[in-house]
Amino acid sequence: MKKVAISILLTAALLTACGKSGVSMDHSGMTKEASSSQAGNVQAQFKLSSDKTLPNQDTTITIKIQDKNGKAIDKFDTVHEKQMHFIIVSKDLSFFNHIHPDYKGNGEFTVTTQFPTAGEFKVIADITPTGMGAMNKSQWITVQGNAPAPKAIEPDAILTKVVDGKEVTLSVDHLMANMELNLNFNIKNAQSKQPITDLQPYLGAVGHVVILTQDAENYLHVHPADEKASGPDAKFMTTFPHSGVYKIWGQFQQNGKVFTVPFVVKVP
Ligand SMILES: [Cu+2]
Repeated sequence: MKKVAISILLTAALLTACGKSGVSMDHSGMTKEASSSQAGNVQAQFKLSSDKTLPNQDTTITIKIQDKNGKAIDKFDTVHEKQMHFIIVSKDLSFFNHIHPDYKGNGEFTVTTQFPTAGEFKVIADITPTGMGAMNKSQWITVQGNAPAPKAIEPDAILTKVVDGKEVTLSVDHLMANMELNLNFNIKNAQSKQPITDLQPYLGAVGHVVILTQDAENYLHVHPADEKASGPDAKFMTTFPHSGVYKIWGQFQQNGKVFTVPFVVKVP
């Protein structure tokens, strides 16, 4: 499986074998298929509750999943406890949200959310239509008004961040393109520096990691290496499809609260 997967990656195709790292190239019309995924046979329509989406107002997003001929696809595997994972990022990747639309049946999901500012946002639906493999579908959305100036996406000089009283250090075994690699998040109490060992399962695993290329065009699916871990280390596997700058969000749960830790890395 792994050899097949790597050769698929080298041809820049879609790789979504479940349980392994997956990389989706989601340029519309440009998506190539791997044998494990039929992403090219699936389309998604994103509809917003208003044609003038405004910041800080409830917006309902409806996502319709269909085959190439417009027929509803209605069966989805539950992956990490959900039938759809839905990621929203601002164009500069400074805003990140990970939510779970409700499945209404007949290929239709809905979710109500808010966008924090005006500007462009990318929404990404991560799904596994039954028998068709994991895939993601995305769309840019414009929120009306004066957009704030974009923030630069700079690679982090030091891969240690403090979030919600937790000190999280990311290490990567070899930061290289086109190779399966391990990401390790080490989590300590930021004050006492004691390792945190009571992480709770989040979406059925020790944590959830999302990675996007700097331009938000490529969404990498990432899998936990040891789902049952509870800290201080949380290990994941992925493959960066090419050199460049990537943003990584690790999400973990302790004491019933989810915390999200962002990192920016440059893959040579
Ligand atoms: Cu999710």
